[in-house]
Amino acid sequence: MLRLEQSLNQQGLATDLQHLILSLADCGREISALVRGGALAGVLGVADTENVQGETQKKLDIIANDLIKDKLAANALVKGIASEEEEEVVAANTDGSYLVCFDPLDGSSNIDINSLVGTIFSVLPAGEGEVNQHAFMQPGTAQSCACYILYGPATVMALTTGQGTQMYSLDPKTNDFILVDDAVTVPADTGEFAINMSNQRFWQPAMQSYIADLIAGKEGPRGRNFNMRWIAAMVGDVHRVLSRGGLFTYPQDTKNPEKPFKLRLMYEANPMAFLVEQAGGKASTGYERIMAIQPEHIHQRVAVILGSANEVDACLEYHAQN
Ligand code: FBP
Repeated sequence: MLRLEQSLNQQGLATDLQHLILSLADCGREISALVRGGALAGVLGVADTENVQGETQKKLDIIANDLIKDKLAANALVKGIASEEEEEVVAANTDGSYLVCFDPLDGSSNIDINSLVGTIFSVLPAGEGEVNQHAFMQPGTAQSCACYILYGPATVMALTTGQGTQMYSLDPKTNDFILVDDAVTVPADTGEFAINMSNQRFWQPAMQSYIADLIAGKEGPRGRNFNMRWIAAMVGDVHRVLSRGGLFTYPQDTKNPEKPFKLRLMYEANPMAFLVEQAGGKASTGYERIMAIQPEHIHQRVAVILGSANEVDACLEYHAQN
């Protein structure tokens, strides 16, 4: 049984990066305890504020955001922070060598129904100059590390530093993250997809035809049946993809013309793309590799199609034809 610290050491990672990852794991441990406490810990329910995206913030969103901000600001390795819940990037320690982007509680609408939520981190190298939005404008290929901590029946952490994807499980007895899979592998083929079907009429033609052909099943052009799953928390849906394969997508839609994309590049799409690619899967917008996108804004949103390599390719063919 390898503990997280032993496994990081065995991977031969730079000491600084090991320490930073341990801080991220600490945040996950504390948030996990709060999530487990639920109503008893007084953390459920809605706060009377909205985040920078105009979405109602749940109490736990705010608590998790503050907890991570405080912990990372106290870590000398962290030069700057960008959060889904903060309008501006936050400067931390002048001599720090990393920038950390995070979604403190992804899938927050699941909190009150006791369903899956998680925390997502993306770590970028900090350059020389001062910490401003420009410093964060690095493509996903520049990430030093990506991870999520999923608060489910078990608390698990998926991690990549570019040497494959590893999975850890939080031992409730010792509160240690224990390595449970040292080489997560996403099967190339799948019979499972995840999409919010209620947006069907708002999708672009390429996604309309792709999903219609999946649903047509054995009698349709794909010649086999597909199954659908939707957790409504990217962190849960991506965990299923890492665990047994599948295709997850949140495509462009016209539901709200001012917001054609839902998922955020810097703290959702990029870290998940890194984890999925390192496990042998693919991650695209339909037209380009997610990790190749040159970001223009810290809260930028993108279309996401990720998962089993052959199925992502099948979906991309529909995009190439439209
Ligand atoms: P929140 O973190 O604010 O909940 O939003 C992100 C997200 O939950 C994704 O994780 C998920 O894939 C998507 O929104 C679900 O959207 P929908 O409301 O369309 O089901």
